[in-house]
Amino acid sequence: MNDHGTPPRVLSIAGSDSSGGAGIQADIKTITMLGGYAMTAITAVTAQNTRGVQGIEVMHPDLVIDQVDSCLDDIGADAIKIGMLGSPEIAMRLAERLDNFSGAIVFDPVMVATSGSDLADEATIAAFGALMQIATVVTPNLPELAALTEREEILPHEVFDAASELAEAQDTIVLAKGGHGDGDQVIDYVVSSSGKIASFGHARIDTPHTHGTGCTLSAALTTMLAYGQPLTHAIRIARAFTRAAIEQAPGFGDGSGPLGHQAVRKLSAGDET
Ligand code: PXL
Repeated sequence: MNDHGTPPRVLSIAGSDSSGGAGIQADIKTITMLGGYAMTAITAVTAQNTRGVQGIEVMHPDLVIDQVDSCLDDIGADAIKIGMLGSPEIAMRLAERLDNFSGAIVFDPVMVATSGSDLADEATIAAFGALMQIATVVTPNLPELAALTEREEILPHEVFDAASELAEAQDTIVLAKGGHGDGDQVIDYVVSSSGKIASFGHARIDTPHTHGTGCTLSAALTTMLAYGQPLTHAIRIARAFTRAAIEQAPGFGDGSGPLGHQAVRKLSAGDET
């Protein structure tokens, strides 16, 4: 609840994942389980399961903006999450529409699904800059951070430098997620244009079921920011929620399966590392 006794209002702008593991569906589950009020603006509809993406239809940019207007002009939002964009036109129109938004904006620069299928073409990635500039926090994984800083790959000792470079270039805060690295520790760095804010580490969970992990983390972070939590605390809770959901994965599907959002009932203080 916020000061008015109502749930924080969170708008997720993202793609639909028919299998319920990632995208809009992961966002609604996450926001709801954390006590937020979820609204959506769908950028693309994907036919998808744990094996891959079988089809994509991108929405017309007018309809994406109409969905945003419908939500913001009436109910309003305390924070906004942006995920899969679908086209450069959608990215540019959103950057323009959200330029004066007063709450936090979390931008997850989605490029590839966990199954390996592409979710953004080169032109769309080229338009990410406009959204990074209006974002409060950008949440790339290591391959995305490499692409956004024009590196072939990022070794563990290069993560901080790459994140700093991106934070400076776009004048934003970067949460660089270490989950795609190897090693038994997953380390995430939070970096602003003026330097390191924090780093978070935990033992890697050995599981193939990570479909929608990035969506879940960014939606949880957006919800905690919508509650008015300070950034590092919001990240701590978002990581704890995501880790608990990974631990509760139901094991559905033949491929990289979905998380168990529905089973995350309560985060204990011990989870918040
Ligand atoms: O996790 C990235 C992602 C974002 N958006 C949609 C997705 C996925 C991954 O599968 O399907 C719609």
